[in-house]
Amino acid sequence: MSTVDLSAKIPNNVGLKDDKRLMRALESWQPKFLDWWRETGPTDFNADQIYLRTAIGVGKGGWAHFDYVKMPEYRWGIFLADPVEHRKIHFGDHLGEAAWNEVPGEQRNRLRRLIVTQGDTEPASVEQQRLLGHTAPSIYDLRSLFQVNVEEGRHLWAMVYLLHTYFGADGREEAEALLQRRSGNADHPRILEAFNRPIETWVDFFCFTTFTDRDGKYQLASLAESGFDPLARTTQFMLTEEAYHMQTGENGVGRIIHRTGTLMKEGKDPRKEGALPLEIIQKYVNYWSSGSYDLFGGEDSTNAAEAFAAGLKGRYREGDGIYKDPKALNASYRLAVPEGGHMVEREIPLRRAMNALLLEAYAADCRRIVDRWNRDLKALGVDAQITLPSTRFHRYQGVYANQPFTPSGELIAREEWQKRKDEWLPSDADRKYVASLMKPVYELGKIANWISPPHQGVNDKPWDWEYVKFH
Ligand code: BYC
Ligand code: FE
Ligand code: FE
Repeated sequence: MSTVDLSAKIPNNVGLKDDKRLMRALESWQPKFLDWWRETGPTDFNADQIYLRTAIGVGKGGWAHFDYVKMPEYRWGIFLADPVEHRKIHFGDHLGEAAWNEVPGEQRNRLRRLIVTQGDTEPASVEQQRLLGHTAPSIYDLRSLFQVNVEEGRHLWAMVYLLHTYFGADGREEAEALLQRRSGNADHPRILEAFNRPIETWVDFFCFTTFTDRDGKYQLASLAESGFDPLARTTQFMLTEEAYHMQTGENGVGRIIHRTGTLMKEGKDPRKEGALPLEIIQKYVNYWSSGSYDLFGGEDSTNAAEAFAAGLKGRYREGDGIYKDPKALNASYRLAVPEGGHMVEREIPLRRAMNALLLEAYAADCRRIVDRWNRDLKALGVDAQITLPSTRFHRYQGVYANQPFTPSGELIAREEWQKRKDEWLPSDADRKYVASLMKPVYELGKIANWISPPHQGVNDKPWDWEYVKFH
């Protein structure tokens, strides 16, 4: 078991106090992180007391502590899951070799790039969400937003720890750059596209946490298989926090759907009641799920093949022994691709299809979430459903990029796509309507009219508890 040092300037279980150089480097990054938080983190709520969960260790059960804290005083710490003794690389070309505790020289650039890409998404999401505090539908939701934000901040710390510890001067430079890029900035954008899209409303936020944080789960899970042990242990612990982010999304969209379904059941028009028609919810689901499909990269990818071969990035749950061939050699993957206006089947080596496999696992997970929402609609007696769009729909990366597919995955003429896209994706009018509903509700026990209250609160408290004490 690792020793947790909670009294240090940077709480950690990595023995920082025994590595003075590293400690000094991280302690000099810390004020820059705080400047970044003040400049681009949540606006205006930094003096309020928020009831937040803070990671304090990695043991099962007791890993988190709840209390009121002002966000800039949050104790962002560095925690790695405990090491597994004699851990072996369990996939790719290095199958069976001892896992690495240092960066293998020939993998240095690739590994740094994966870590930087992962790290870049964390602050990006905080930047995207910075204005949402002004329009929260309830105090409960306001707290959830800030919980997600501070933990994404901790995820940035997790990647910066790796950069500082294992990548020398270039790692320190990358850690600085992580604080300099800005979501949506024309000159210094964030690396991946979904992290440059504005999150304007709470409908966007709940869809983002459902679909985009869930990409986080799958990417982190594949990195948790890594032969580079510090990366595996860091990402494994990040997954613990990730569950709450996805739950915030799934429950948030679910509560919007529940409210709409309840009104429909009463024979009311959701729009006339200041709620969200199912068609609009569907369009937001289409927009954020397809944007998140792009985060898996191309379906046919030599980068992915090389990361797998090198033992850096495994398949989902690779370590559970569910794949017959841990080297993924001598097997192929069938991919339907558009060519000259119709679909043709191609066969690619399995290793090149690693992104496609991860996307498949992700899409199956998303389908389970959508099914749950639909079960609720059915229980309410509403004869309508939400559907998850095909992984071909509205893509900008990979073999379906910039091709006119319907949400059900049918290739159509470009003119038809242009004509029909407002049926499938939020139009300006839809966005305006949704934005018009976003009014803050900060009275205890009250909630906005377009969303149902949650079934339960946080840490065994009721949902209408005082999760935020305004200064
Ligand atoms: N946007 O070989 P390809 C999270 C680039 S979310 C822009 O097809 P590859 C979180 C790619 O870099 C999880 N560019 O794909 C959620 C490459 O560039 P070069 C984040 C893109 O490389 C919510 C080229 O296109 N973690 O944690 O196998 C809140 C061809 O790429 C995009 C990770 O992503 C895109 N969407 O895979 C907070 C894990 N997609 O080489 C946090 C680390 C691809 O031609 N990253 N490109 O210059 C990776 O594993 C991989 O980099 C990717 C891409 C999966 C992103
Ligand atoms: Fe994260
Ligand atoms: Fe997250």
